[in-house]
Formats: sequence, C-alpha cells, structure tokens
Amino acid sequence: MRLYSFFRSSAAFRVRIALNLKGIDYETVAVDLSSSQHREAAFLAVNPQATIPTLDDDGTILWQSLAIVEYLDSRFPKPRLIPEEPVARARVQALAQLIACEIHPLNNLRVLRYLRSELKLDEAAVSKWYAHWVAEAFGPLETLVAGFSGGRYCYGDAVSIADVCLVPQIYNARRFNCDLTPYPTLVRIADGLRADPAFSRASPELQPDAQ
Ligand SMILES: N[C@@H](CCC(=O)N[C@@H](CS)C(=O)NCC(=O)O)C(=O)O
Repeated sequence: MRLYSFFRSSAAFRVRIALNLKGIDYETVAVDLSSSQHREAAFLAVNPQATIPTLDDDGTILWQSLAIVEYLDSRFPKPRLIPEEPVARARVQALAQLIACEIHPLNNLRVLRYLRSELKLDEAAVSKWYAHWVAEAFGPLETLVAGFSGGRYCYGDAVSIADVCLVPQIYNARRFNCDLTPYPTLVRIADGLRADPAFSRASPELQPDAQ
C-alpha cells in the first residue's frame, strides 16, 4: 500500500494510526501541502479532490480518511475500529464525525488560507477562528466521552475510530495553542494513547517528510 501523506495532515495522521494498529506495511508518498504540491497536475491525476490522505492499494485509489479507515476495517478486521454491534457502531462513528466533520472542515489548510488571503484576517483572528471551532466541538465531545469511556479509550474498553480521530485533533489543537484545560477526559485519553507505538509512530514529527 502507498499512502499519499503530509506529515502535518491530521486526516493523514488518522489513516497512519489505523494502518499501524492493523499492522499493515505501507510506503509513504509525501505530498507537500505547504508548497501546494497537492494542486499540481501529477497529484490531481491521482485524487481530483486534491486532498490528503489518499491511499493506493495495489492500484485502487481511495480518499477521505473516514472512508479509508472503514475500508481498512473491512479488509483487515483486527482490531475492529468500527464495532459490529449497532449502538456502539453508531456512537463511535458519531464521535469520529464530531471531529472529522464538525472541526476539521472549518479549520483545514484551504479554509485558513482563504481567511488570510481573501478575507485579510491577521494571525490573531485566524487563531481565534481555529480555537472557536475546536471549543464548539470539544465541549460536547468531552461530555460524551466522559460518559462513554471505560478509561483508556473514547468508547468502552476498546480502541476505535473515535480514538483514531481524537489523537490527531488534540495534537493540532496544541499546535494552535488552544486551551485544553476544559477537556481533561479528552486530554487524558489522547496522552495515554500516545504511549501506544501504533499512535506514536504515526505522529507528524516522526514522518519521513517532517520538516
Ligand atoms: N474530509 C477529508 C479532509 C481531507 C483534507 O482536507 N485534508 C487536508 C490535510 S489534513 C488537505 O488535504 N488540505 C489541503 C487543502 O486544504 O488545500 C478527509 O477526512 O480525508
């Protein structure tokens, strides 16, 4: 498998964790988002949406991190990241989507670039925007996870797609200096999971393209 990745991409970080948890060997194909390599013809031919991550599984191209994690879960079910039991299944996906669909689309690179270049916001205003959308989602997420967690993971006593999304989002929130003190459960779980090599090896600073 080949993973088109950028070291700092939190969506790629999710897929790296899932690949590591399942013990799947993969090759990293670095795409430099900072120089907009993802918008060049060579990458658009692979993924017309121009987004990272993109997975090439023996010529089959897959994109959208949650769809990729679900694909990996179907093909390599151990450990299951999306439970089979219907309630657990719906809930871990809801937690994952709270991060991947409610925070990330408002705070990803193209949105921040638009705020800076088109709307002429300065760095203080961009940081305020970023922190606002993190807080909007982390508030309810903290309450939900505190109720569902068995202690070590977001939901029950098993790793899931919710954990796969949480760790990169906490990492990014710290990078943007967001105040995480209101979310002790989320921080405890994310920091605990970083002791697991499947999570720590996926971390941005350990990627081959880390700058
Ligand atoms: N919903 C997509 C989001 C993908 C996405 O936007 N990835 C970011 C990196 S984390 C990206 O490629 N950004 C490029 C840009 O914003 O121009 C997913 O989960 O894969």
